[in-house]
Amino acid sequence: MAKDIKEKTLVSVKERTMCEATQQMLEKARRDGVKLDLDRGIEMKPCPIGVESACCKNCYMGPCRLNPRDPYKKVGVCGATMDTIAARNFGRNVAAGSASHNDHGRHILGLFRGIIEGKVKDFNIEDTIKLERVAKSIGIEVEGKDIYDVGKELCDELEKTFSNVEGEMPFVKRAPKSLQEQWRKDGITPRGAMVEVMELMSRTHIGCDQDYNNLIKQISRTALADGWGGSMVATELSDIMFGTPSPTLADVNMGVLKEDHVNIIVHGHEPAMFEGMLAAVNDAFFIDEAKAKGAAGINLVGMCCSGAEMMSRHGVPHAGNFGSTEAVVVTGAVDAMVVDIQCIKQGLAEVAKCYDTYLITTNSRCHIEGATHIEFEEIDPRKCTDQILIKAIARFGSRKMPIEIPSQIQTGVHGFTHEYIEYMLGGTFRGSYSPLNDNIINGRIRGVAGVVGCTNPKVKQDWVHVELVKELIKNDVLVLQTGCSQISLAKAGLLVPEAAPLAGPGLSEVCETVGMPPVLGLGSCVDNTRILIAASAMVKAGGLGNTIADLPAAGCAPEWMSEKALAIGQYFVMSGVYTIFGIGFPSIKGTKFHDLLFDGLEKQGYGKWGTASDPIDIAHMMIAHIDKKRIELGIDKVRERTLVDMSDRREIAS
Ligand code: NFS
Repeated sequence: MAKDIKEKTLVSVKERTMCEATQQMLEKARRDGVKLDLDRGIEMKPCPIGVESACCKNCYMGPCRLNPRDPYKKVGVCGATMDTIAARNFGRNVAAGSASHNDHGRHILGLFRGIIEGKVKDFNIEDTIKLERVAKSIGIEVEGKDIYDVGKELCDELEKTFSNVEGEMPFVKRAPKSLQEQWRKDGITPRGAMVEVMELMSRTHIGCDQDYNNLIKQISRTALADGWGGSMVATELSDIMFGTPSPTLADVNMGVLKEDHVNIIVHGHEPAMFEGMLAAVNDAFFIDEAKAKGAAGINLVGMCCSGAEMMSRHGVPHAGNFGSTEAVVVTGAVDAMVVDIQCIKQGLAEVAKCYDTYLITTNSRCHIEGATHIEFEEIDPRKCTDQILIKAIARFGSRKMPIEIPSQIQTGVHGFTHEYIEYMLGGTFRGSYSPLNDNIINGRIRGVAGVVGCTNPKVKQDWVHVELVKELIKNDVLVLQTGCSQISLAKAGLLVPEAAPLAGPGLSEVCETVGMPPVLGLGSCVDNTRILIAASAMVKAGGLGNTIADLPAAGCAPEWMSEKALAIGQYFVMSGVYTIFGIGFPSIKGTKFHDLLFDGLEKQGYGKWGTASDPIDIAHMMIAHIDKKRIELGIDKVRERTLVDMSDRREIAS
């Protein structure tokens, strides 16, 4: 066991996380002499130069360290300025983030092609209506055609998302027309993800693109290749293959583990393996095997993003977000922790060893030293899933570790989509975004916020997410959520219609009328593309301007940590959204590159970046932006009346 925990360096578990279950497990880990990420995060003192992106490692003349306190005092050995270095570093982060989502999307497309071509037999097309709808959205004729023929055409068209070297990505067509034109005019319309990532890596090489104004163009194009490319392909095809979510009740937090069951956690990002596990755990043979070992059954639960997808589509329970993935193993109750790709901490291997849990990697692109690797193949999913079940059941039968499962469990409504928002507000026959726009125009809803992204052990887990969202809804801002942030709010009990009274009078009235929570969970991080489509639909519905930048809307990733988050942030900014990152941002205030991101892009007609760490400050930065947009749209007056006079509001409603 890891033993070097120094008592005096530890801070109270309450300072490390607001999640009581995670607090309990962190205490236990400390007692057991096991160090978790939550303690490693506080011990690590980040490099003060690196944290502000003031160093360059792109060649071996350095690494060159500039002075973050006096950024123009020095240049790198090659002469690179602070702005070039920060832009190149940011660009390489965005390239990695975009590559991750596109790699995910490309594999989802491969599975879809396998189904369409009849090579993959264990997965199906679940949502043919969505298949037709997506095909039509990019100009594929569907009338009178066999669904598999439409699917084949869709495959061929979407392949261009990754392989195009010229032209435009197919889903660019789904953006508001004026935004498409703006991208074309500025030369940032994404062609294909592979060429965009390749060109960005090339341009950030020593001695290539050394003007941050030019670099930002390729950075933006690569980010847009994520949001309107690979991530959107992943979401849309996953819905088509596994079913488009609709609101469903699901349990969240570590209390979903069951002492008397074989507990299997699936943690990662691609839903295929998880779907395969779901099919396998319902096999009577394995249920009998588990019972023969004394278990009451097999309990399959999720974590992180594929967990969020399975919760949204099938109501599979969710044990927690990124900040709890090591802590959950401390329960001793996890018989197998099964992972695929992305956001899987290497530290899990050590923690799993300490608690005699099987850590099983399943993807050729993600092995972990010390873990058991059982490769998942879509063409024969049971070969992998059955071996996992055999191991997990055997571990249950010979459990050695004491079990301590926190009792926390919160039931909430998950599984909203842009399609469901349209239906929910407009009804089956007149489904549209007009009722949402009307409620924004009449001021009941002040604006819309996307609160998304990771948890980061630099700060108290979940806290900024929860306090920020509470402040937003209190001020009548409807909140859309994805990723680990959605799990933070689910644990805090806000993803239920009963949370409506926490909202301001206008938003709570809408929530009560429709029966919806003030916080809508849309799924995983790739499902941020549902927000892009919803925003485009709001523009199309009319009354709120001509492009996404006109909407009274803002976004935030309060506890971001991954390169994927930076790619997401940049594609939201270049789609027109004011996007705030908590914790900090890798650039130096007052430098030209920083000013471009935080101000210049907005002057060019896009969104802009912001940063702050206090949740109330972040909320009011977002609200101020929303109010600014309301003034520009000329709808601020209605809102003022709404605030001061309840009878006026009733009049508007009638
Ligand atoms: Ni998003 Fe999902 Fe969570 Fe952050 Fe990681 S799990 S893809 S990157 S940590 S929200």
